[in-house]
Amino acid sequence: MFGRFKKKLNEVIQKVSETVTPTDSREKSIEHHELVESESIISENCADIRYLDKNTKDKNQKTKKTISEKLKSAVKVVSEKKIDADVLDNALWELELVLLENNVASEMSEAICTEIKMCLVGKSVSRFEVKNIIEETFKKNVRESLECEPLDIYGIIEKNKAEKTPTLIMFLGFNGAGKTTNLAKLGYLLKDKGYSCVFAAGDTFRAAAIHQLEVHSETLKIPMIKHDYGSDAAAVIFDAKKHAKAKGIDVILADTAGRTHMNKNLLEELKKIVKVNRPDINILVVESIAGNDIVEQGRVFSEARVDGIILSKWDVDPKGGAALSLTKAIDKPIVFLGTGQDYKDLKEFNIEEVIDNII
Ligand SMILES: Nc1nc2c(ncn2[C@@H]2O[C@H](COP(=O)(O)OP(=O)(O)OP(=O)(O)O)[C@@H](O)[C@H]2O)c(=O)[nH]1
Ligand SMILES: [Mg+2]
Repeated sequence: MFGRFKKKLNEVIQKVSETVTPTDSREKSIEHHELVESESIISENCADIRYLDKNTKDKNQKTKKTISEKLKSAVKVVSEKKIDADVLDNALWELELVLLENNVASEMSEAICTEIKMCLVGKSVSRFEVKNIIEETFKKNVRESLECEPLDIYGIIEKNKAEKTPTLIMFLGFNGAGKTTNLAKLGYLLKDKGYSCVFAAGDTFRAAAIHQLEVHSETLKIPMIKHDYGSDAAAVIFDAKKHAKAKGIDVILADTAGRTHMNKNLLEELKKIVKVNRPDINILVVESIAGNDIVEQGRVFSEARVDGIILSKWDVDPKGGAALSLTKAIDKPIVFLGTGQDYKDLKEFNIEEVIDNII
């Protein structure tokens, strides 16, 4: 994940830093921070030579002075150069392109570049500092776009358990996004944590969908409530709720049929399912490889209510930028990443880990 994005981003940041702080031959091989470090090393070493004869000592002091002065003048040349607005503008255009190519939303790319400009134009900073400012601005924007009110799934389950009520978690999403697979993964995870679960085969739209969930039910030894193909999805989930309540089961994981932007009827049906069954948690599953379309999907499904997001197929998306915009667009947190097709491939989402993976 982020493999290609990370590589391109680091290359372009390096390029921008070099372009806006051009160097002459004297400065080329040495950066501001390296100069400061070198100077202190020379000082320390020269001060330590106490056992030399007077001539060597004098020579040594003279060499120290010459090197120090040369270093100081080099630092001065570097720090007196001010960053030119046009040069920076052109260089940042390349950064913006890399962000856009990797599906970072245009508003976010623009915000990052504008902020970098505000920090750098007319300033005298070293190449090292330029790189640092660009990286920190990027990280800050990504962090802000991913932060929102968290969804405490375990807290909700525990609270309901204390009231002897099962928790209904319903999976929504576009066709083929990974709803059924990630529902099964969450069942595996919850069972592993000691919660009892039941599946509800709420995708009655396709006969194969009921069978697909049945296979997971048998493999994971999680019971499943199903009706016939073509029956009312809201009624299946309602039955699963009744079953869970009667049997003291902690969590109902309800599958639903995939929907498209076009299919107004299916969206209306989804709203009905939500109205009838009042799920505790609606999880929207979106595939990260869908690019910027996931923001639109997020908006469509928000009509039926979304509480949290699972980003599936994280393992096969080398870009990943679109993921950075979805939370901001619908103000709902990403709770898990789908990282493969096995039951164990569901990873809790961690903002700092994601940032560390990009830059
Ligand atoms: N690599 C990878 N594949 C995944 C992941 N999640 C799901 N898949 C695969 O994506 C395909 C579709 O997954 P499903 O779970 O059937 O998707 P769905 O949303 O239930 O599909 P519909 O019910 O047809 O709308 C399957 O081949 C899954 O194995 C993931 O995180 N990583
Ligand atoms: Mg499905």
